[in-house]
Amino acid sequence: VEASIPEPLREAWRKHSATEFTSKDEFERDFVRHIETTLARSLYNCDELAAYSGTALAFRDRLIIEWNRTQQRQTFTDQKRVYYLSLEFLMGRALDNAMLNVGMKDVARDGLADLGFRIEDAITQEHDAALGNGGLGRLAACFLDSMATLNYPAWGYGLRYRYGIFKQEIVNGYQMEVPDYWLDNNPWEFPRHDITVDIQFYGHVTKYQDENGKVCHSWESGETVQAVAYDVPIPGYRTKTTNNLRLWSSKASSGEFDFQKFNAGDYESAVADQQTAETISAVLYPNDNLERGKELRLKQQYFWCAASLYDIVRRFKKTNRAWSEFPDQVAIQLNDTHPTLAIVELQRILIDVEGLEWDEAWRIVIGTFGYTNHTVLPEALEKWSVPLMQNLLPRHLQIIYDINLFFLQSVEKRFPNDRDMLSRVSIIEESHPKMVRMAHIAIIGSHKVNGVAELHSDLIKTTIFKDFVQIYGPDRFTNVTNGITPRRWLHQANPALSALIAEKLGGYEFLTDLTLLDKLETFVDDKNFRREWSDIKAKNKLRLARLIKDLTGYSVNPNSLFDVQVKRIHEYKRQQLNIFGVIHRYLSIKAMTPEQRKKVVPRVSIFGGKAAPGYWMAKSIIYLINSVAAVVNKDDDIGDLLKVIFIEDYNVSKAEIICPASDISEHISTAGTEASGTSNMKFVLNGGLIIGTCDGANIEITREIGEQNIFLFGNLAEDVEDLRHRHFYGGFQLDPQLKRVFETIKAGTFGDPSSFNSLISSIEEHGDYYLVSDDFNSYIATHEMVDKEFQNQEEWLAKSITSVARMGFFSMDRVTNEYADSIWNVEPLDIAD
Ligand code: 8GP
Repeated sequence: VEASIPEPLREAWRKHSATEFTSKDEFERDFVRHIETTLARSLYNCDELAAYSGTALAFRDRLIIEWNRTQQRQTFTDQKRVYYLSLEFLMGRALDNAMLNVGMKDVARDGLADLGFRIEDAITQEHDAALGNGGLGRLAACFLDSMATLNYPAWGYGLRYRYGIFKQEIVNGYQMEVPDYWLDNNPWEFPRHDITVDIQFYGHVTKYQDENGKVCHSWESGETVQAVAYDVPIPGYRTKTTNNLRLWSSKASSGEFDFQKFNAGDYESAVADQQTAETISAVLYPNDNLERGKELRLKQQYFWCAASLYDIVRRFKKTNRAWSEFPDQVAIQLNDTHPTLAIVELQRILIDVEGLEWDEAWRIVIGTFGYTNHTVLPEALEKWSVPLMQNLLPRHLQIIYDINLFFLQSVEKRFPNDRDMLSRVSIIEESHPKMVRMAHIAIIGSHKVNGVAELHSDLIKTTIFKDFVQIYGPDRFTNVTNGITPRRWLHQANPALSALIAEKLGGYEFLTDLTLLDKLETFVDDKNFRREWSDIKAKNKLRLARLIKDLTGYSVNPNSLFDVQVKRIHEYKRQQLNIFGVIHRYLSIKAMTPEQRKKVVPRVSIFGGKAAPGYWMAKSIIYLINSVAAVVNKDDDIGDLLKVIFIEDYNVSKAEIICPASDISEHISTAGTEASGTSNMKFVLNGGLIIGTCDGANIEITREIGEQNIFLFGNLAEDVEDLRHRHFYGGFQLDPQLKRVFETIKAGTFGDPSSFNSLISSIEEHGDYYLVSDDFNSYIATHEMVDKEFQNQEEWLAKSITSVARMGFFSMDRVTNEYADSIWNVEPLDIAD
């Protein structure tokens, strides 16, 4: 029964309905009220953290009022909604974003000043919401921003991890992991203790016949865990739409906190059950581009998929439509294969619970789902062992077998006698133990599969998913090149540049139509404009230099060329290539005469990024960077000519300081390995040039900005297989300059060389899988070009401005509209209308 207020009483209700603050005075009123009543503080003990909370709560009120309106309106209009299922949402801070999106930052700044606070100090009190690892999680966050901004009726569904990605501390050069308890003082979530779903695990399946003799299945007597909804409001930029991100938290099912045990004095085991249940949403798995097949991870996946689907189905059922209309009302996007069980779960609900026939149910499922692939790295493709799945989700395994049976039958008909094809495309890998290939379920159960950049989408069609292209034809496969939200990554991160652009373009419309940036090109030759442009870069570099000083104690000269590589540490991303290049540079400078040194462009090589805790090689790369830094930065003979910096605990809020401050940034993955990359876009949008390989979105960035504005190097994707093959059959020749670098490391220049053995031997002796040696020469030569071109500052500025002007394509809004048109088939709904 809906709890609705009867019509005659609604007048009183409406009279007192909450309203947003609209002036500085009202902001101050709301701020003080929250400090005094919500936080139980006063003007005698309001510190900066309280000022942050008070501000956040005042803005949260606004968002919730708009959230309520949005939800009512969307429900009332009853049109198709999008559900974005992602195990990761790398949101970063929310307050600054909320202030800019609702357009009240100046009001808050003035109000806070009246009350004795600086807005910057309040903003930086906020803890990052770091419920993600890297690109995939940040993409999900950019999606939420764009979907709200473009007024799409859209929900995100994820897990409310108690611990997000670990905090990285560097101790004696090594990465240490510290838990990230981020929920203290988090005002952005609304617990919905009334919105709960009981989720089943384990148990067994019974077959029975219903009254009409139809064979049915029921999944019984497992363990149940309760999912509790926590809602996070997602404001769009300058729109009335405030969408919802629903995160599920696990707790012991209502019946499960065993009162009998408790009563009988068995407190320990009563509490243990509780803790087991809470473990499910306790922690984010800290791997990027790697899967490890742990049972708890599978539990997380099912828990989240089942809760989300229950919620989605419940919402659909309120509309009293026929099931066949489900795909007209619901689009579900799978962010990688992590939510693939949602496909199986929907099929289960439709056939076991709602009593639909298999074929009808399956048509609905396919019509509903879309799947985005984010990687071709084999070690990242998810597989679950059949025995594990049998034990945890017995009914789902049966359904997976049935999906596979019908699928293989249809393949067999089209490709008779091709047993190899059948075993290649089967959902079940015939290994020991047998494995369930999640990507295969995702492809078979979706109407669209997309990659995230052109090269990547081509690669999935010609390599890992080649057979499926033959089976389904090319139409099921498509490309949607990634993008970034210009609100956070330009306006919020680089307010000065955003303001300068707005001044030239006559307003901030470019923030919602990024293609308008192209008008900037008319100012490329304007001397004053160039000065202002370069002053802003200089200030941003100063801001980063201060952060570096705070974090590392090193002073860097802000007039140096800032060379940045920040992203997860991974062999395929090749931070090792970068640091070997730095060592090469160090050796070259050391060998120079004083005269020669005068011509050297001073450089700061800046690194940042986390290694997965169990990824030994990535951890050695961090250790090498820090070891090189320790030697180079103390070498007075070198001085400012070279500095090496490792910024610890790289995260979204640090990225907001780092991206606007680069002269050059590095996107140097082995060709064919980086699906897209998105920080490449962030750096260019902030006026930095990039050095990169022909990989991922670098290729499209080049197409957009022009090849004269980017430093490309290295082997092409089409040659990689051949090179790898040759390495293994006697054709490996270590690059002579890299050899010199290795000799220096082995001589102990950067400390005990044994720490770097495996790093070096992976190249020298074990086939150099990532082609570090093959690309070294071209990498070094390209950096020399960078130095040369940096000396011509006017040319450099022209490149910087031209590049920014041509970045319109990489707006997340373009991306979101492409998904909406070609995958979801949803229309925006403007709440203001
Ligand atoms: C990342 C890709 O590595 C990156 O190139 C891309 O820009 C980003 O996704 C967004 O599309 N992929 C992953 O983070 C990834 O595949 N992680 C999951 C396998 C765990």
